[in-house]
Amino acid sequence: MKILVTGPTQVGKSTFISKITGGNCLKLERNGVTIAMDFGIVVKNDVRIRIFGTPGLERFRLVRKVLAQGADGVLFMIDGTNINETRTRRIWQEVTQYLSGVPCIVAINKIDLISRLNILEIRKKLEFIAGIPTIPISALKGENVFRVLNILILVIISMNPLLSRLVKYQNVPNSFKNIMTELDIPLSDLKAYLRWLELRNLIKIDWKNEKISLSSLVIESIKNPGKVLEE
Ligand SMILES: Nc1nc2c(ncn2[C@@H]2O[C@H](COP(=O)(O)OP(=O)(O)OP(=O)(O)O)[C@@H](O)[C@H]2O)c(=O)[nH]1
Ligand SMILES: [Mg+2]
Repeated sequence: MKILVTGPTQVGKSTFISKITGGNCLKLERNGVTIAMDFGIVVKNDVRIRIFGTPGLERFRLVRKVLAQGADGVLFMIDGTNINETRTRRIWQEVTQYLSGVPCIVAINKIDLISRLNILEIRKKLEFIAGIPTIPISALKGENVFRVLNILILVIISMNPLLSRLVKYQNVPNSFKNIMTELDIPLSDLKAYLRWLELRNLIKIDWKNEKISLSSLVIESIKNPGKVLEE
């Protein structure tokens, strides 16, 4: 699974990726400013989550476009202590352009510096984030960093139209025909969807016996979301 962490410059994207990977990440930066990307892997249950951080400076638009490709979810980060409406809006427009329809959540960072967070005020300034889950975090102190990732994972899995419908076919041999009938799609489409989920580690497939096994992360997300939210 691929997650994109994006947002304007100096909001804390690189700090977040460093924190969530325990420092075990790649950072391509100059003088504290990302000039190419951040990259790290987090393993949640049995799923590898590849996290890509973008540069935030406006001139790296093309880099952000390339990094966005194939993202399954977006963590859009803003700095709760210093909101630049114009810059935030520009990066947001890129997200809606390159990743239209991809699940997204907003992290308000640097809450360790804020005595009383006024989310309503922030929402008023950034009216385009209306309706999107918004989580206060401190990337520096690690506060809510796993929670925000877990929420995004839950949103990604629950928004997938196929996953919840596959639960009842878990480990059932020769199940493709029944799934095709239930979903009313041809075999070629079903195979393409299944391959797509397999490439993301979300399911394992025994292609010979037409048997699907969902990852424990998917099963928990569907049956016991509260557990997924635990660190
Ligand atoms: N107090 C506080 N400072 C933070 C927090 N997160 C990041 N910072 C600081 O904010 C500055 C920018 O952090 P980065 O992680 O480099 O920001 P970025 O979004 O990757 O910036 P670009 O690479 O320029 O896009 C650094 O000085 C961080 O130490 C936080 O949660 N609290
Ligand atoms: Mg950075």
